[in-house]
Amino acid sequence: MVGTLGGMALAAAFRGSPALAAERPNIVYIMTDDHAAHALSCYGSRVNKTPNLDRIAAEGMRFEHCFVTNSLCGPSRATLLTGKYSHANGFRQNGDRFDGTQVTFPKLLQKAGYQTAVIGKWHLESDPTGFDHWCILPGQGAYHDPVFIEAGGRKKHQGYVTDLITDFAIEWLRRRDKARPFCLLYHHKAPHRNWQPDAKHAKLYEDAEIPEPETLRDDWATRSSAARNSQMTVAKHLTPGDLKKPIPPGLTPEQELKWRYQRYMQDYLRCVASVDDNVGRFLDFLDKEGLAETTLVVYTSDNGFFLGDHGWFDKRFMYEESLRVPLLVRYPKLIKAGTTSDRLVINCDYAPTFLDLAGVEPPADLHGRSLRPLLEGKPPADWRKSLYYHYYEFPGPHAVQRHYGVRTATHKLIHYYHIGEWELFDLQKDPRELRNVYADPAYAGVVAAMKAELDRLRRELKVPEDAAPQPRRSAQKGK
Ligand SMILES: [Ca+2]
Repeated sequence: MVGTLGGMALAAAFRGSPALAAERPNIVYIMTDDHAAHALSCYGSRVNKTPNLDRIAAEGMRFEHCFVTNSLCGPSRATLLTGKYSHANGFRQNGDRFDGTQVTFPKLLQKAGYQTAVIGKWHLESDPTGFDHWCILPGQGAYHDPVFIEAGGRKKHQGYVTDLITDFAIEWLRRRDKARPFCLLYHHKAPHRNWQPDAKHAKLYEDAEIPEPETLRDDWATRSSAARNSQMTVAKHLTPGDLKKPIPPGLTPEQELKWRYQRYMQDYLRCVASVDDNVGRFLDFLDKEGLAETTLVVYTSDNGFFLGDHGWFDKRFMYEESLRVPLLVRYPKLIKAGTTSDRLVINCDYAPTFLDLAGVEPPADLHGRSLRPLLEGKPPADWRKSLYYHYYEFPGPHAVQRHYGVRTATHKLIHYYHIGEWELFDLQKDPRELRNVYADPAYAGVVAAMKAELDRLRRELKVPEDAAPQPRRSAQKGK
């Protein structure tokens, strides 16, 4: 009882005292949609430059090995909010409806005296809960003159979506209560398909030849039938709406592949360039407001993306380009500028990190772990050595079979459990994941060890058996 009263008094003190509030960080979580790590120059991109995003890395920490636990828009967002895997938060695939009555980190921060907002892409079907203010795109939203939904209703706005989301984020910060800390989820739609650039970047890369990835002509030999039967190739599955220009007549198949790749990447990277400009504008605003020192700034994406890698666009697979996301974190009070971490980090870790830094005890049932010791440059000896992944959306767009798997620092085991196929990759010898060595007798010991680790993780996370694919619930139109 005394503890409870003490806690209440403390919460009241936090709410009322600017001095105490100043000790807790403001939180800005910037998430883009489908921005692959290999399309940021601070991650060694061969295809573009992102000077403003690189600034976050230069002034903070860059994570080399940050992964999502289900590489898809909606599920990744549900995991961000809950700190839990899809099977535990109930949002397994796009078209599911997020149960907004469950515990989320914004709700806990709100209770602890934070002012909270989410602005931009939401994609969870139900209305946001736990936010003092929300202004979201319906579903995927539009690139040009988009409609936004707020608690008060829907309104169409003139302009380009990446500019508008940034304008709204800055506006909300201008109106904030300066006596209390804030948590802002600033979520871009870009660079999601179908990659519509703004006028400012419309001619970027027009005369450039964007370097092709080594695996653009992958034939998926040795990989599972799941890889061969998926439908996300640059060569065949980009639609006229994606390409936006007629295919020049008379091209050989090889010439057409080259043309399609350039066309895809030009528009993708133009959308990324606008994100980079706008994040720069946002960082400048934090500087001008004197918030740079007291605000934790996170930049990441909801999933990775194939940029022609393995011949594909899109995500979903547990392969590196889709599994891995950029993670840049700046908070000068805690993080030494220009540092990196090579530890295995997952998107379940965000919620416990934000709660930890805000001085709020994280619920015991979260699947992630606070990144604070990594940010401080003191990784604990018992930091995770493996991570679990689970993708559910089959049948569904791009026809990627359901699969789960485990990744360690050196190997990856994937089980396509409804078709009974396995893949094992030796990430040290084969970082591009071109040789499935599951059936190679030399790897029998690794297979056994990885299967044991996979079983251990599934038990620990209480992952239920996924009996049979259910027909995909159609996404609500217009919301
Ligand atoms: Ca996405």
